[in-house]
Amino acid sequence: MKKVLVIGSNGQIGTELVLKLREMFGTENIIASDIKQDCPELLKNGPYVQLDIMDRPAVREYIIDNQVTEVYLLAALLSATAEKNPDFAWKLNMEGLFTILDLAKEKHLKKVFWPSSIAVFGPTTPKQNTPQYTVMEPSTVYGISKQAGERWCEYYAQNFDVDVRSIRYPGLISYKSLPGGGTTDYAVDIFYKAKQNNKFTSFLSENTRLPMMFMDDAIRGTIELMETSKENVKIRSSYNLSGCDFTPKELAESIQKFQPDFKIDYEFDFRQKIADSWPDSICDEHALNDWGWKAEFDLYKMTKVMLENVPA
Ligand code: NAD
Ligand code: AKB
Repeated sequence: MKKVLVIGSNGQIGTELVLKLREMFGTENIIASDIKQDCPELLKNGPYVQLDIMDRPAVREYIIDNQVTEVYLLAALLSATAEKNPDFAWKLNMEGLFTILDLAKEKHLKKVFWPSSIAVFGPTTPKQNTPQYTVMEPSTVYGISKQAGERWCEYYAQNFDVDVRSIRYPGLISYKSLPGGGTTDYAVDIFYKAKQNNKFTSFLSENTRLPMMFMDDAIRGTIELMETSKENVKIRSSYNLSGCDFTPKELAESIQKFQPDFKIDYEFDFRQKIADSWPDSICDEHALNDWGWKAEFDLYKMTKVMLENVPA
C-alpha cells in the first residue's frame, strides 16, 4: 500500500506534484505537508499536516506512526534566497535530507525523492549540452548544498541500499503556484507582467541562456523516475534532465508571437552572476536510456500554455 508524504508541498513544485500524485494514486494516500500552518486552497481536497523538516523528532514520529512508505523532500532555500542567508540555507538544505535518508536506511521508508538542480554545475563546467559526468565546481551556497546532497544520496544508496531517486531540475516554469526565490524566476514573472502590463524588466541580461522546463514535463519526469523499476535507476546521485533552453530576449520574442506589442528591458542584479555560472543547455541521454525520459514542451508550446493560463 502506497502512502506518500510530500514535504514542502506548498511551493512551486509541491503544489502540482501533490495534485498529480492524488489523481494517480488516490487523494487519501498522498499527504501534503509544509512548515506553513495553512493548506493552500488547491490542496484542500486531501490530507495536510504542518511539519518543519528541521524538527527531526517530529518528522520521524509522523512518518513511523503513519506508516508512510515514500517521501518527496522538496523543502529547501533556492539559489537567490540562499545567497542572502548561506548558514541557514546550508542547514535547511542538508539536515532535512539526513533525516529522510536515515529513515530510509532504517527501512521505515521504501523510496525517497530528493531534487537536485543545474546549480550543481559551476563556471568551470562545459556550458553547452552539459554532460551527466563532468567538472562540478558550484560557486553558490545552493549549488554546494545540492552537490553535497547528491554525494550523500549516492552514498546511502551504495552502502545502505536506500532507494533514493533524484533529478537535476532546470529552471521550472508554471502557472499554478509561484516560484520561491530562484535565479530562473524571471521566466515565470515575465508571463504575469506580459498579461498585466505588456512589458517586463528582466533581472538577467538579454543573452543569458539557461536550461528550463515546463512544470508538466517536470512532474511527469519525476513520477516516471519514481515509478520505474529499481534496476532501471542506475544513477543514484541525480539525473540530468533537459526541457528547452532560451535567453530572456528569445523568451520575449516568443511572447511577441502572441502579443506583438510586448516590450522587454534589462536591469541585471546579483542573480546575473549566479546565472553566468550555470550551463546553457543540458545533455540528458542517461535519463533517456535508463528510464525513457523525453520532454514534450518546447519554448513555443510552453509560451502558449502560460499565456492562456496566467491571470490578466
Ligand atoms: P519553493 O520555494 O517554491 O517551495 C519550497 C516549500 O518548502 C515552501 O512551500 C516552503 O514553505 C517549504 N518549506 C520551507 N522550509 C520548510 C521547512 N523547514 N519544513 C517544511 N517545509 C518547508 O521551492 P520549489 O521550487 O517547489 O522547489 C522544491 C525543490 O526543488 C527544492 O529542493 C529546489 O531546490 C528544487 N528545485 C527547484 C527548481 C525550480 O525551478 N523550482 C529547480 C531546481 C531544483
Ligand atoms: C533556482 O533558480 O534557484 C532554481 C534552480 C534552477 O535550482 N530554479
